[in-house]
Amino acid sequence: MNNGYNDDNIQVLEGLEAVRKRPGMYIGTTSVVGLHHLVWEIVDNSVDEALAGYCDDIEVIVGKGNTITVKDDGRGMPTGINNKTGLSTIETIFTVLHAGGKFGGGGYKVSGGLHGVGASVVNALSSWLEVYVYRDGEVHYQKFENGGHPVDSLKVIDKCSKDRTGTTVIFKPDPEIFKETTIFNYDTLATRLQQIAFLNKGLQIKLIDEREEDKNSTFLYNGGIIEYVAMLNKNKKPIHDDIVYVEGKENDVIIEVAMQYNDSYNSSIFSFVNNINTGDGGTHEDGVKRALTRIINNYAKKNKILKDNDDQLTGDDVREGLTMIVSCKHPDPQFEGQTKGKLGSAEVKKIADDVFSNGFERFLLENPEEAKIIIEKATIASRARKAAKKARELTRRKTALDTFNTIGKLSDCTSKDATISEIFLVEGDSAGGSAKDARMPKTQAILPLRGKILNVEKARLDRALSNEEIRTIITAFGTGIGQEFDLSKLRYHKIIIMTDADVDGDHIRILLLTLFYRFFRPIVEAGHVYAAQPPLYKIVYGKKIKYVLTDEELTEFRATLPPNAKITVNRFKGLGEMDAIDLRETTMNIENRVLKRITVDDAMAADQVFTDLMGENVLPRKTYIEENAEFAADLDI
Ligand code: 1YM
Repeated sequence: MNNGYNDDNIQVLEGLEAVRKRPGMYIGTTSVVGLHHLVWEIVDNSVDEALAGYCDDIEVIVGKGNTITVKDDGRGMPTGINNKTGLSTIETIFTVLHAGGKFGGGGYKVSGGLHGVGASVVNALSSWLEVYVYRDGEVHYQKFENGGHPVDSLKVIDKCSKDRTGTTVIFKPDPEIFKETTIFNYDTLATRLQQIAFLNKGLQIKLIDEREEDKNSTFLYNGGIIEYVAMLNKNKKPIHDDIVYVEGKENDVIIEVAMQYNDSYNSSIFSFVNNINTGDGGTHEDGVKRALTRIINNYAKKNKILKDNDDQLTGDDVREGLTMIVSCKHPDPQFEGQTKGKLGSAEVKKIADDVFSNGFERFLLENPEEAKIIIEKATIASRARKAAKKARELTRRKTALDTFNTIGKLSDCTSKDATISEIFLVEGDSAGGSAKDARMPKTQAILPLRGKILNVEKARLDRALSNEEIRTIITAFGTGIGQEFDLSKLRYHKIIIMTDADVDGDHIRILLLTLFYRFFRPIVEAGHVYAAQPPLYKIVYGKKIKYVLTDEELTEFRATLPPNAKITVNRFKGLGEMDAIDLRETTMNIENRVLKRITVDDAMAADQVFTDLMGENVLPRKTYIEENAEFAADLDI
């Protein structure tokens, strides 16, 4: 054969073709999320080089045509021939599935969790891709086209200074694959690149957007995760000045922890393994939490703050108001769980416990003032927990039906099958009345809410439980709350927030979502929470009736009509104005209604959103609402 292709080449191209046929198998989705995944794949290779200690400068450039350039100042990819494939190492990395990881042995790799499908997948899903390697005083270059076909073999195209080393990759995602969009989102890129910079102190990451003039950000944190905690607490009120920082290494596993308490009642603990967020925690987080509880209890006993007969402070007590980052670097991490968001490596628990307890114990000894503040906070939390336990008992239902009848306001459904049951949380009694007439009594329960519910961002569980609206909601759900929470007892698999499409309605919705997010998070995570989408207009056109949700839709609908068509347009001022038929047809009837599921895509982002929106400081709330005018109507936490 002399057409430039041998059996090996053909096999390689078949591999890339498989990626193009089923991109979802390799990058999860071809939506905007998958599009950004391509950037992370290439950036991860540069970050691995930084973790290995050879790179401290990474640049990401979004080109005018939505191309991506990633540059690093590492060693440069190896330029020799790979004896397994007979191709250059570089061509192998970009055309053989999973090649990258297999070659570079040892060291800490970002890859291993969700990432790590490799540079070849990016190549397969790109219209074209170019790689420049600066190494040994030479510039090596190769280009690929149409989903990974090499235009030529790797060539030296120039000389460079011997000191200049690094890798540059430029690519353009293939619009045939990314049919939804090939437009990169600056904020998505900035958020993750900033996170990587926080997690790797001293690593500079620059983001440049050439689509807009002067749009760029540079992330460089010599304080690493200490600066991360400072940022997370920026809109909160810290109760001590110094951020606790602990670092240590055992058997090649590095543990780093930074933490600071604030005056809120929530804990925001975020953990990472090799720069990947472990949203479901795992052994690194467990080890640190266990040590935190033990060390605080020991210190309190030793200093006679806790008497011998007093109950121990619980994990929840010592974590109240805590903002903490746990970062673990591991040469071969094992991930668990459906989304691989949990570290399973068993040996890490003891290592994390050892490293953190040594460092934290020392901190408490050296900083008695801060120790006092921290222990006082936990003691008050403990007292409040006991008060909450009493209050909670009031919300505990004896038998399902029994207590139901005692919740006067609830119009329950007759079915006891939670999987088909729904509860509508409705703003106000008049809308509650319409909803009651409009519902399917077998599967739809109605709970009218009077007045505003308490903002739990500023209240502890015991105070929340003294709020009647909140108590009613907890009793109706059936799950209990706090330590007794049990998702399997949830009475309704659809919890539907139905509020007016105005400012008050938005506010009530956000208050409810804050309550769910802070106190019933598993309900949100399991996808049980929805927002109803009541229409804004009713249009009568001849004998036809049409409902539309937004002003834009109204304009669009008008455009489809003949110029002199006679129509009447009725704008609903609120749910209370709709009669039962309107409400049933548009918002409640399973056949026609549009529900918006509230998802927690990114717990870290959601946490920050609620702090900003609902916390004490007014400025961030104002800024947030101004910057995200659409937010209230379209909340994806
Ligand atoms: C813009 C993307 O890929 N940088 C990069 C990649 C590698 C190296 C350095 C590297 C790694 C090793 C040795 C090693 C990779 N090398 C490989 C493989 N930037 C970017 N920078 N020398 C250089 O891991 O031992 C895969 S990635 F497999 F060839 F070693």
